[in-house]
Amino acid sequence: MEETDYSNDWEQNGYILLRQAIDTSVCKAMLDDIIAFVRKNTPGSANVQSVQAPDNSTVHLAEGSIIIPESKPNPVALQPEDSISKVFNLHRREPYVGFVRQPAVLDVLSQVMGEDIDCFQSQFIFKNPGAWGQPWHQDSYYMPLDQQPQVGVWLAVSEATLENGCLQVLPGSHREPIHAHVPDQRPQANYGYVEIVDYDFSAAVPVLMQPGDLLIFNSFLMHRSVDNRSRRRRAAAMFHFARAGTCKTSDIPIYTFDFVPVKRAE
Ligand SMILES: O=C(O)CCC(=O)C(=O)O
Repeated sequence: MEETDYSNDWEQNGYILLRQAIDTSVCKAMLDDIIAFVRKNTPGSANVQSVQAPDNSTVHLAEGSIIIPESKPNPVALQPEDSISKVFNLHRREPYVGFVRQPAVLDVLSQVMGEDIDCFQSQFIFKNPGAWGQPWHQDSYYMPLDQQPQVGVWLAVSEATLENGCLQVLPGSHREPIHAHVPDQRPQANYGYVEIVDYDFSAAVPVLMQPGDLLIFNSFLMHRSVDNRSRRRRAAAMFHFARAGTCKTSDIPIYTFDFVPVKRAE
């Protein structure tokens, strides 16, 4: 079958939206896995090691992953996962490693970044009821790497709507340099949330997604997620890919980077 050419979307807009790219059984497997993981490794329990990071924040570590609690309380929390924001470093194990190696993902990535690809970051994002959205930002702001840009892949694990915290993107903004990012001033904003305040976002578009849809985007693209004003979780899994050979430029440890080869030219 002939491959679809995504180069126009990529060059013009800085992102590619693939509908129903991933079987929803993969979304279910990820959600089941991460819920079991968080129940077993709830921050504060004996399984979780809590350490101080170089920037004085507390990092919760378990089984090679990093667990980030939600700062803003969830009014309808019943289970440990209802109070978690993100879990990082998942792409060495199933079902995540199977996801990053599947042709539906790698074929499109190869079109935009060549045949030699590493996955260097992964996160499951819960976005529970009441959670703030992540403000306007460019992912490369967080990524001191010697080759730019990287490519982000955002998998809708649940439906993503205007009410429950879908992404918004600013088409074409991937051509901008990395802008200044200032700390998110909202009360109980999550650790690490920063915001671009020197740009006009009036041309932003919401990205409404169903489970199994994929958004693939340039790490310079300005994007945000809106607040979850619904009573249901908006779940997603996000992965970042770099060209093989890409190296960190900072001496400071970045606990959320873990370079794993996923594709090499034959
Ligand atoms: O899924 C979200 O709420 C925001 C994700 C995002 O923007 C990111 O991880 O860069």
